[in-house]
Amino acid sequence: MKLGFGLYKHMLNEAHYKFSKQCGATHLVIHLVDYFGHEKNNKENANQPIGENEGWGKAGSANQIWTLEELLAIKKEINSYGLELEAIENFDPAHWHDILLDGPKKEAQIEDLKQLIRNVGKAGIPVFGYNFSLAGVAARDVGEYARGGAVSVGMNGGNDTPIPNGMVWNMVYDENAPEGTIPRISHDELWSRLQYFLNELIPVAEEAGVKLAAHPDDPPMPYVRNTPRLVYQPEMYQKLIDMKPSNSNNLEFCLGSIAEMTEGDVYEATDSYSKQEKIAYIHFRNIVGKVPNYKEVFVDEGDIDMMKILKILKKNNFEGVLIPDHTPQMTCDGAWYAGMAYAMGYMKGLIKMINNN
Ligand SMILES: [Mn+2]
Repeated sequence: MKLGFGLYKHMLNEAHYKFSKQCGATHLVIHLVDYFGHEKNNKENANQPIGENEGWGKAGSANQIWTLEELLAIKKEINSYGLELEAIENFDPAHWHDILLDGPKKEAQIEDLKQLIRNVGKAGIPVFGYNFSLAGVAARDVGEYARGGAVSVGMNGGNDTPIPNGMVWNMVYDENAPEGTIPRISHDELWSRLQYFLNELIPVAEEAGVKLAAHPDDPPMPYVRNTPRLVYQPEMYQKLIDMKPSNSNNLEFCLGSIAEMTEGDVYEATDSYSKQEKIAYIHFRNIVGKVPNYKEVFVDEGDIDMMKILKILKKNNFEGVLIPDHTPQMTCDGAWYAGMAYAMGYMKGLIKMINNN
């Protein structure tokens, strides 16, 4: 098993590569979507919800997918700090909103995603993580939820306000969209949109040598903001896998989201999907509670026995990357850094223990 960090777009620089290496990470998962306009505004505050009509801010440029040159340059820079680039996490809503919404640009956008996956393969990046969701990560709040009043994310009941036109995946892709909200659809309709996406993209991913990896719903509720969710119980992952059998059809396995689900068991799910060799990489984070009332907490204080998870992964010869995903923010000048360094130290300790036994 390998240890890594997930870095957001505004963190793709020398300071964060050095920080990652110094913590003992060997791999990185990177985000190229500029959530909250962090890069544009040079802001560091993460995890702050900014209103139900703005979500995580504006999506990127509709006309430009990430180029091979761009990807190669990022990978080369990361490698120069002694780190490997394991995965890109998330499509930009600007590049696939009509795939999610079954809109008129669906076919043009799927061709763009195919080219993107070819670029990712050519750049030698093995995994692309995605979250097939209309509401995206929404309907949560922020509070002093973790040990000692550390600020983290939680859910207290949810949010069923419909999503305005021009917004999907919790970002705004069209500020000039007509008034109104996106129509309510069924779970079956959402699955058929996923089927289209997998049918079109998986063969290209196979050829490109890229693993597509699906994140479960965060939060895992049947509906969020009046839209159905896809993988909100552990066995729904099996449906996604069976829908398009392929070495390129994989999971971005989020322990926190799975433990928040009302059915199933996080240990059984870890065993089942790692045994099937379907886990591309893992979001190694801990929580207390289940939807619609849970809190994200420090890696060592939640409902999940992280050591038990690692033993299951070792038994099934899991060799992928673990990243902390998000962590509570610690009360100090480097809130994000302290949380991440704490999680990484704990993870390194556990890995050493299981490798010695
Ligand atoms: Mn996650």
